[in-house]
Amino acid sequence: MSEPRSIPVTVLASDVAPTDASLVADFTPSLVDVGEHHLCPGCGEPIAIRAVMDAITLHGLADKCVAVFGIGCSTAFSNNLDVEVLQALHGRAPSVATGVVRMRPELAVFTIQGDGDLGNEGLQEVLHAAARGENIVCIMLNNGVFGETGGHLTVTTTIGQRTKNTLDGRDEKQHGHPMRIAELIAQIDGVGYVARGAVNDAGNVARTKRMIVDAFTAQQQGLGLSFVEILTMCPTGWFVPTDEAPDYLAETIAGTHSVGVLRSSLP
Ligand SMILES: Cc1ncc(C[n+]2csc(CCOP(=O)(O)OP(=O)(O)O)c2C)c(N)n1
Ligand code: SF4
Ligand SMILES: [Mg+2]
Repeated sequence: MSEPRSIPVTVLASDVAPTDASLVADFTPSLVDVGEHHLCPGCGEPIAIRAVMDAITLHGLADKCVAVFGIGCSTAFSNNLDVEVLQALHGRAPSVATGVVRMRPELAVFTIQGDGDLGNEGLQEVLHAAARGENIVCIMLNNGVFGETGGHLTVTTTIGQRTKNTLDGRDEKQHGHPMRIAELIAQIDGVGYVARGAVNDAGNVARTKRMIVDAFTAQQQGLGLSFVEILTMCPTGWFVPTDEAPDYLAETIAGTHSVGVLRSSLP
């Protein structure tokens, strides 16, 4: 029998626990009530929600914001956030947000929808809200699939992307072309700010958070509807291993849906 291996021990300079160390739980943003959720490992949506909450905290808007959630995997967070939340029917979040902001224009009203919810089931809602110049922030989490209902093709699915009902990849002749939602909204008079971010790496998360901050700045300045599309990983719906999803996003999804600021009326 071989001798048991000795396990290396880290020698601390002191027996007293360091005061500047943080546990993982300490990084949970203050506006997220619990750090746990039931979304799939490697899902990008919790990162995006966290970026939104960080932006609201940075703006000091926690006590004067109202979130309107659509229906999708991210709706799981509607019970976890320490801000006022309304639940809209599929695709209708911009219209519900319109009602709220027209009654309470002093509030920072924002929506969170998936690409299926916003782009397939209620595209006209956000387009008309944009054209009316409603002073709201609309966030779209774009993973190119109806994630919650099994990973089917949406209006943003890229050519060649595998989904539950395009197992050989999206084919433009059979399934049509993807729509670029941020570009669609950016050309509407009445919008204050439009950008597309991604959460596949730390740099993009930081840039996306800046975009959300700018969107709320535009909202606070009364510049009309602001829109931030966020590309999020859905390894389950994409049929890719969890650890490959960030690169898959960069190499495929972002090739069609380019990251960047598309329009800004900010001074
Ligand atoms: C009117 C209506 N149609 C369909 C559904 C079923 N449904 C619930 S979530 C969902 C998918 C949402 O996809 P998406 O908006 O892209 O969000 P994701 O789950 O990908 O984050 C669907 C089709 C529903 N709840 N209501
Ligand atoms: S199905 Fe996709 S979007 Fe939904 S929780 Fe899983 S990884 Fe996230
Ligand atoms: Mg989706």
